[in-house]
This record gives sequence, structure tokens and C-alpha cells, in this order.
Amino acid sequence: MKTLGLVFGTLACAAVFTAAAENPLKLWYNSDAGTEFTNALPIGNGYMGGIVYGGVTKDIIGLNESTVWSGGPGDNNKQGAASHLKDARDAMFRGDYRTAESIVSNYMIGPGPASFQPVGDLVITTSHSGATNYRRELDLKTAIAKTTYTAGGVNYTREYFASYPDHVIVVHLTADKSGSVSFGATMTTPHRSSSMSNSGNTLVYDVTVNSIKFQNRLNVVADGGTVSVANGKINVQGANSAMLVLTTATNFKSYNDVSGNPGSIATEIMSKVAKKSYEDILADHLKDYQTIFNRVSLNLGEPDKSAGDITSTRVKNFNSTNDPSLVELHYQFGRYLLISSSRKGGQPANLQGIWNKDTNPVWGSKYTTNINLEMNYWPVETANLGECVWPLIDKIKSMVPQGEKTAKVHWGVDEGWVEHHNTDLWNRTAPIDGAWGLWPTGAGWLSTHLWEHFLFNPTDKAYLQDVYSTMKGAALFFVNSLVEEPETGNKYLVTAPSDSPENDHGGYNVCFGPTMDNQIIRDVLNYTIEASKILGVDEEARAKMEAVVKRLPPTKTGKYGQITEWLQDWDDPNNKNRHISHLYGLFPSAQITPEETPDLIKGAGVTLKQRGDDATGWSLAWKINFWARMHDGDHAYTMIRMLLTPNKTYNNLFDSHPPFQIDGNFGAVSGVNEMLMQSHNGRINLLPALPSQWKDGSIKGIRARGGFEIDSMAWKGGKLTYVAIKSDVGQTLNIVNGSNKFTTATVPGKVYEFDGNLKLTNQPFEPVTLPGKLEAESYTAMDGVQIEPDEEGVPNLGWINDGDFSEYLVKVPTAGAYTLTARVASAAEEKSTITVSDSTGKALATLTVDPAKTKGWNDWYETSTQIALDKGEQTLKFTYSGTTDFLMNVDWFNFDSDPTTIPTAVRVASALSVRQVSMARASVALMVNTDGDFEVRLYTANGNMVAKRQGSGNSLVEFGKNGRLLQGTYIAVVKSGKLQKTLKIKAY
Ligand code: FUC
Repeated sequence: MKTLGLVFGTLACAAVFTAAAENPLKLWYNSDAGTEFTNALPIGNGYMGGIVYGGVTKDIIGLNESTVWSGGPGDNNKQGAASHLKDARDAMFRGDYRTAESIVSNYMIGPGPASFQPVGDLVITTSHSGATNYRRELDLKTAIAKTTYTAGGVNYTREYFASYPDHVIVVHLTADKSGSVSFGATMTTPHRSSSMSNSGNTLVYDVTVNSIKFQNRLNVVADGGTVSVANGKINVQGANSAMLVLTTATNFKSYNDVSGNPGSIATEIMSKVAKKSYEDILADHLKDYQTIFNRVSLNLGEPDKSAGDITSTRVKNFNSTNDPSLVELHYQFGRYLLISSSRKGGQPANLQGIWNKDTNPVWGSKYTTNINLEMNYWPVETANLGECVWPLIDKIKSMVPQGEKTAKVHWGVDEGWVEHHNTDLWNRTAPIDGAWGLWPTGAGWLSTHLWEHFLFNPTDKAYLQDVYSTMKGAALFFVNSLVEEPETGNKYLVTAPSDSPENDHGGYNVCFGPTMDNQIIRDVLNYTIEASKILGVDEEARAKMEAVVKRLPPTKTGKYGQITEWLQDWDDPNNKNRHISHLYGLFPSAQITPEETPDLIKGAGVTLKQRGDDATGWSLAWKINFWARMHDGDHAYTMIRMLLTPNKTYNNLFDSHPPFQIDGNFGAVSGVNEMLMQSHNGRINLLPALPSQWKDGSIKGIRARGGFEIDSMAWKGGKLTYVAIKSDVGQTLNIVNGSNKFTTATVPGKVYEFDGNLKLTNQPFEPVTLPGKLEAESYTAMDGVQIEPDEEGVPNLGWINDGDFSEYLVKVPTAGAYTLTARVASAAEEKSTITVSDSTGKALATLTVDPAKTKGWNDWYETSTQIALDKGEQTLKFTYSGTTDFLMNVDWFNFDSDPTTIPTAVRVASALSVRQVSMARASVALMVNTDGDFEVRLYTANGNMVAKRQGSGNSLVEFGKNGRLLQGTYIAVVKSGKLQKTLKIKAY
């Protein structure tokens, strides 16, 4: 059954968001970044990263490309490792951890992986000394960084952005006096093997780093003035404006293939973009970026005056004033960073996203998988950044062959794949660094992200089919490598050897069956079991997985009431390690929840208190999520406070471990979402951890598992006041807020609106007051019928078979007899009928469609009958009956109390014309020219009405001004009296 939903919720609550709309999402400063990377402003398109320092006489844009890494194809397996497994296990099982640790360190650890490398710098020089009025900013609404200043009486502007559609970084230089744009531009690289040449106005820079060869092409287009390119430098003199366009391409094709030709790829990118004007490049960039970014808005309230306005000052003042909008800026900056560093075709965001200046970066600026890479992607689904997840999904899938080799060499396992606590561009999967690197659960944790994406898109079986074998490979590794432990008497199946990420017990890392492993493996197996059932495959493997899952050690509490980190109760209550791995079950997993496992929640509380609040940037971000899952909003907010301080958040809002590491930025976005909405274990919990500081606020556009979008939600005085939830794919909606609950089946595309007590407040349609007219296609529920346009493009109901029905909500102010008329057409040769019944099923009237009066599907006539209606709001059901295959088409139903009454309110139109006008502030804007009253209805391409508006005379009608409409094609039907226009339009 399909029901037409009226999405007025989106429009009605628009007022809630005006504060956020006026609050500019800008990072800004009144001085340049100097030489400090963490003062500079990041831009990126998923392939390329840039970091803008904004100097007046020497501006540097630090450059990265996601596949410029050291090293080259190959693995880092330690041959013979598996032959030491038995000795290491035996030693541990008899309690000799010293021997076990030495076996692991000596024989089972491979060499370290490669590191992410800088490309070099784009350097722009001018002679503008003594500049005044300096300002540097990054506008998150446009993803454009900007430097402005005054020199010699001229106001100069440089705008920088990275375009995903064009695969380039653009710098646009302008001035408010013609002929004043003069500058030089060049590129540098820290790598030894490089050569610069030029081709026309393009600088070509070829560089080699180990196996990676890359080429930068920097082109200049100037308006007026003179351009010369020589000796590795572009010179522009006296132009009105100029645009620098830069791309970087590499020879990287995949983890084991570097046969690409950077020169031809870069040339192709540049020749495509050369056909476009600056305005076109900018417009395509904005369209691409804003489609993703604009989905979510957050409003937590206005800052105090004392909060300051320069971004770095706000960070300094955050702990001593009230500046909730800095949380909002930090949150949206996190979303911005993921859009800039993770797009289909590029590599996943690494430890520094896609921004690294060092040839020897901290921790290789690579992928640490015992927390950091996963944390980078915690917000990707909830923060409605669906496009950004693909680099991670593609990476996980591509790791399987390397992981299978490592499973064999290190674990003697023939079926399944493993990855330990680090990987790189080359998908190296062996344990590295030391005994703490022998942690076999990286692939397992990563594979849960494959399942998570499905939970947010639960009808996408093609996707599940595509990732299933990767999930299964991760699961089978455990089926084939777990061993029976001799410790508890329960013969649990455990990882051995392993470690609880980067923590030790009595000085040793090695252990068997640490709690985190058991929790991750439980998820990996259960998710794969579930996936195999959904896809109807692999009964045999499923049975094996089901047998193993039953034998995993349960999470338990120890002598202090804490969750035990190891299988043994070894926890030291004074251990402050930043990793709280054994609470994986609390977050990101949902094995520990206040609802299902109150005792374990108590244990998690003890553990969190023992570990304490203070930690590195990413650990604080994890703790926001933990406390949110504990339903303790105030403690979660304390973690936000501790994160938003100068020693944990740099001037450019990059997260500080220290040093810079981006995971804390992403973890915090997820944390804020978890404070405002959680969606695990089959329910959507609204405001589960609202801190007392955020009394009034609203959020729009975050996503929940089950394929739901929090279309908008508002609260006041700490209490939910309004929520509208859009169902993307029609799953059951189960929402909770405090002690209020509501469950309903849903229809795809429909928005469900609730008041603060979770009472459903919207009807699919506003009731039509009778006497009045029902458009047949404006039903509230139906079965079998379809909306289709007639010859003039007017939507009506067709494809009607015996037993189909459509329902309408009406309001009857005066009980009594009405004349019911239907406008129908039919090509059927047999008579058919329409029976009108009330909600109890009682038949009230029957209309007859007479084949003698209509001879075709567009040959309309009106058929009437009398109907008696009770007073009040009610649903009328129109059931279609007949004997032929298709019975009739229906345009409208009209209820008249007195056929002589002429509606007086309507100014009858003698002319009507409509056209679409482009309007930046609305998704769709129509200019209606008429001398009468009119109504505009906006339908999606599949016939769902999304909005309607009434007006009169010549008027501008806008849709999607506050809640943007989804991009795509819509049909607008404008009616004025008997005149009607139908327009196919695009929403932006
Ligand atoms: C793990 C963490 C460190 C750091 C590094 C990149 O080793 O323990 O704190 O985040 O990854």
C-alpha cells in the first residue's frame, strides 16, 4: 500500500532554524597563519588536500594527494610467524607471559608500513608589503577559504577551494581596482627526485617518491594584463583578475598496481577544466559540496558577548564563557573535513585526514585500526555524509587479498582474512611495532562498518551482496583461528595471542581473549549471520558461526565492579590509559545499554570513572560518545569542554592528540549526534543525553538506523517540543523520548511529525472541508491505484482494478445530504462502480461509471449521486469494483451541499502563466502570473505531493527555502479556476 505524504513538517517548523541560519559557519582570523600548520585552513576534494597559510607577500598552500605515500606494493608479513603460535599460546596458558611476549616480539611482528607524504607547496608571491585590513576565513557553507587585505589603496581578495567534480584546487585572485592583480606562482616539493617544465601557461612538475610518481599541473588564466611562464614560475602583471588551477595525479591504481600514467591523467583533468570559466567551476563545486553539507543544521543557542569572535579566541574562551555556537562550528567543521578528505575515488581519511606537511609524519599519518580509522568514520552515516563512506568501504574490500596472505603466514589460517592494528596505502596487514601490534581484530572491527552502512540503508540488498564476502572473510578468520582457553573452566573460544589495544597487564601486552576482541568478534559473527540470512546464502558457514558465537566469553564485571578489560580480572583501578577498548561494547557497539544490560552499564560507569576524564584528543572524543551512551549528557558535555581548549583543539580547529590527529574532530561529531539521537537496538532515542547547557536548540537532517532521517527536531527548556522524522525506505519507526514511546509502520518518503509527548500530529493531508473538491490523486492511503497524468498533463488516478481503493480525509462542518460528483473516464465496455464507505466500513453511497457515457481513458464525464455525511473529521474510503481488467480513470470527487451555491471567495482567472525562476535561497521558485486566485501543488517525479501553496495575482512562489528539497525533478501543478498549468522542474 502506498500513501501520499504531505511534507509540511519540513516547512512548518522552519522558524526554529532561523537562528542557525543567521549564525555564519565561518572560521576567521585577523592575521595570517605564519608558518604554523595548525593555524592554516584546510581545503580538499577527497583526492587532493590543501592547507592555506594566507600570507600577503608569500602565500603558501601546502598540498597533498591521497595516494602519495612512501613505500610500494608488497606485504609486511613475517615469514614463519605461524610456526611460533603454539609456543606463544602454551607459554601464556601456563601463565608465563614473559616468554610469550618475547616469542611474539621476536618472531611474529612484521616491518612497519609506509607513510603518507606531502606533495609540496603552491607558493604565491606579491610585492604588497604593509598590507592593512587583513582577514582570513574559511566558510563552511561554501567550502571556500578566503584572504582579503588592503595594499596601496587597493582591496585584494584570494579565494581558494578544492573542487571534487573537476578534481582541482582553484585560487582566484581579484582586486577592486582594474589592472592591479600582479603576482608570481610556483611549486616546491620536499622530495629529491623532481623536475619542473612548462607547457604554455601551465607549469608541469614531475616528482617521484619511492614507487609513487606524481605530476602537478598548475595553470593560470588571467583577465587582462600579461602572463609569462618561465624558469618554473608563473608571472602575472597588471591583470584585472586571475585564476590558478592545480591538479595532482599519480601512478597509483591499486594497492598492487602502480602502472598509471600521471602525466596523461593530469593532462586530461586540466584539458576538461580548461573549457570552463571560473564561474562554472565554482558553480559545480558549490552544487556538489552543498548537496552534502546542507543536509544537516544544528542550533545550540547564541554565544555570550564575552565569547569573542575570532575563532582562536573562541577556543581560548570556551571554558570560561558560554559559547554553544562554537560546538556547532566545530561540529560542522568536522562534517566539512570528512567531505573534504573522503570522497569516492580517493583514499579514506587517514590519521591527518588528507593534510600532512611532513616527510616523516607522526605515526606515518597512516591508518591505525585499533581505534583511529574507525573513529574517523563514526559520524559518516549519522551526520548524513553518505557519499563520504565509499573510500572506506572500497578500502576494506581491497584489503582482503593481503589479509588472506597474512592470515596464512601469521595464523596458519586458509580461509578468511586478518588485519592487525595498522595498515597503509599498500594494504599491509601484518602486526607491526611490537607485541602490542599483535592484535588480530582490525579486519573484524573494520568489517562492522560494512554492516553499519546497511543498517542505515536497510533495503539495499545489492550493496549487502557486494560486501558480504568481505564480511564473511573477516568472520571466518575468527571461526578458524580462535582457540579454547584453559583459564575459566568454560572452554570459551578466544583470540590467542592478542592484546587489549596498547594496554598492558603487569607490564605485558600479550594475553588471550581480551574483552574488546570478544565484543568485536560477537558483532562480526552476528552481523555476518544476519547478512547471510537476509541474502539467503551460506547455511553451512552460518551454522559454524552460530556455534562459535555461543562460545565467546561474555562481557563481565570484576572486583571493583568495573568491566574487566581482560579475561582475567587484572584491571588496575589507577590505570589511565587513553584506550578504553573493553567499552567497545558500549560504543560504537550496543552490547552494553541502559535498557538491555543495566548491570553492565554500572560496570561501564565504574570503568569510565577509573580511567578518568583527561586524555588525548581522540580519547576525549570517544568519551563524549561513551557518556552519551550512558545517557549522561552533562558528563558528555564535560568531555566537549575538555576537547574545546587550546591544548586539545588548535587555532584552525584541528584536533590535537597532541600533535594534530584528525580522529578527535570526527569522533566529536559522532558524540554530538549520540547526545541528541541514538538509533541502535531497534529504537530511535531522541535527546538521550541532552546536557543542561543546551536548554533550547534544534537539529535537522541527521540519520538513524532503519533508514530514517531526523527531518527536524527542536527542544526548549531541556524538553523535546517537536520532531519530524522522514522514513526513507518504509521500515517500522520506533521512537523513544524519556518515558514516552511511539511505534508505527511507515511509508517510504513520508514525514512523521510529533509533538513533545511523541503524539503523532500530522495527517498525511490536511482534511478537505466539505462542501469541497477532492483531487483523486490527493489520497491519504490507497491500494492498487496509480497516479498518472492525462493528455493535458493533469495528474489523476489510473490503472484501477477491481478491489482497489483510495482514501481521503475530510471535515464535515454540517451533517446532512451532499451531492457527490466524480469526473471519470473509461474505455471499459462493462459498467463499474465506486462505493464510498466510512471508517467502520459502512457503505454510504455508490457512484456508477457508465460505459455508454465515456468511450476512452481521456473521455471525461461527470457522474453523481447523493450521500449523507455525519459531522466531523473523518476518512472516506472509495472502493472501485467491476469486472474488466482496468475500470476507470478518476480526476476528482466533488461534494456539493447546494448546487446553486457559487463560491464567492474565488477571483476567477482569465489568464494564467507559470515559469520557473532561479533563486539561490529556495530549491524551487515559480513566477505565477494570473489575475485570479491560484493554488500550486508540488509533486515528486513519482507523484508524491510534497507541498502546496495558495496565492492570488502575480506572485513569486518558493519551495524549500528553509528545509531544502531533495535535488531532483518535480512536477508543479498550478490551478486557477478552470485554468491549469503543469511544469516539470528541477530543484537545486
Ligand atoms: C594508537 C594510539 C595513539 C595514536 C596512534 C595513532 O597507537 O594509541 O594514541 O592515536 O594510534
